Amino acid sequence: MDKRTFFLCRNLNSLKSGESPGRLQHVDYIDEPDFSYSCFFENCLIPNQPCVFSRRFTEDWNCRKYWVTQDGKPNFPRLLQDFGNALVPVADCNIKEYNANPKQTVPLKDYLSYWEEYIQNGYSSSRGCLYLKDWHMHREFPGHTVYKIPVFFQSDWLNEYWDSIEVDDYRFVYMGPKGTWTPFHADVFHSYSWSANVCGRKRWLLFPPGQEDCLRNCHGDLVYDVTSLTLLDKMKYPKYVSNCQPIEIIQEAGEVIFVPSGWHHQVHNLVIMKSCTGIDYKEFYTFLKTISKNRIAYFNTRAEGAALSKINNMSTLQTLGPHHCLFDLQQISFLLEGLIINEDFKKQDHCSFIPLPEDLLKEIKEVLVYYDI
Ligand SMILES: O=C(O)CCC(=O)C(=O)O
Ligand SMILES: [Fe+2]
Repeated sequence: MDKRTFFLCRNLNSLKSGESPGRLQHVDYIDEPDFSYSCFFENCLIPNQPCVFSRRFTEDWNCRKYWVTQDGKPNFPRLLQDFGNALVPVADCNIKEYNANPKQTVPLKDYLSYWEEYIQNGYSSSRGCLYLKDWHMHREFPGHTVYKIPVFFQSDWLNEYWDSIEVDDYRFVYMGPKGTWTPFHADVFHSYSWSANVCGRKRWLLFPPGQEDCLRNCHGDLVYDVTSLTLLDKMKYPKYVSNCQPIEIIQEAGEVIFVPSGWHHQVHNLVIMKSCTGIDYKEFYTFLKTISKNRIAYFNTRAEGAALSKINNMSTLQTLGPHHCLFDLQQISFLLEGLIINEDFKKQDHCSFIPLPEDLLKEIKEVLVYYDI
């Protein structure tokens, strides 16, 4: 990796800051509970920049208490008990109809049994990949106070208007298994929106206003799936350029994302880490430690002029070169920063982590500072 690529890409796909070539993008992660509305207004709402609020902001929400089990899975019995007979809209993510998915209405209890079967069947079903979406739970069950609107989102002209004429609202609940997703779109009237993730993980792909024009086909229609290789077909997507890349945000359970006005987005539901990768927090930490220690050793041996080949993996690192190793170390430092403040990670017994995550982060940062990163 050369220096130019390094500086262009070092912040790509990271939650701390995102930089897509030719345009600087920054995603703030807000962890301090005393973060004020004025700060949000000045730094996110008016500049029209996305941000993510940590799970501290949703700590006291009833949905987190009642809808999620101790081991971080959806609490099916509770949902069944409270809403089993409710009729809910369900979309089939496997079928494309214009630029959306066909919907049906089913009782929630049927949807939950489909979901359980879908998991048992190795994440597949002859009924398709069904996603419960756009359910007006709040409107239909006003007695269930499952969340509190954060102060940042209390100014909400659309819902204020719809509430006054008692016709509609834009408050929705989404739920579905791994693999369910929402195709590329911007929100209604290009309004800004917010979305809290109660359980599991979500992957958001966001494009700043205007960038969606690269993602239109020769008829001017938006691409359905921004991850599709069809974009590379110059005949179909003449305006697509390879540096038209999204800002990617992985939203963990309890976190709230702010999607600013006119930002197009696509959303994928992932799965809780352990079942997704077969890796738990301790193993994930050990994995990051191994990768970072190899790169630190690479720099140390280079500095000492010692024979690189003596160290495991060194020829690969030599091929990738110092900028790639710095890139890797910087990405690991972002990951470690996120891991250290993650509430589930904090619950782990850190005494068994050698070195302590904070010390590993410090060591990595020393290398980055030494190379002026
Ligand atoms: O969570 C999803 O699948 C889509 C959410 C979305 O597009 C939104 O909240 O604006
Ligand atoms: Fe949306």
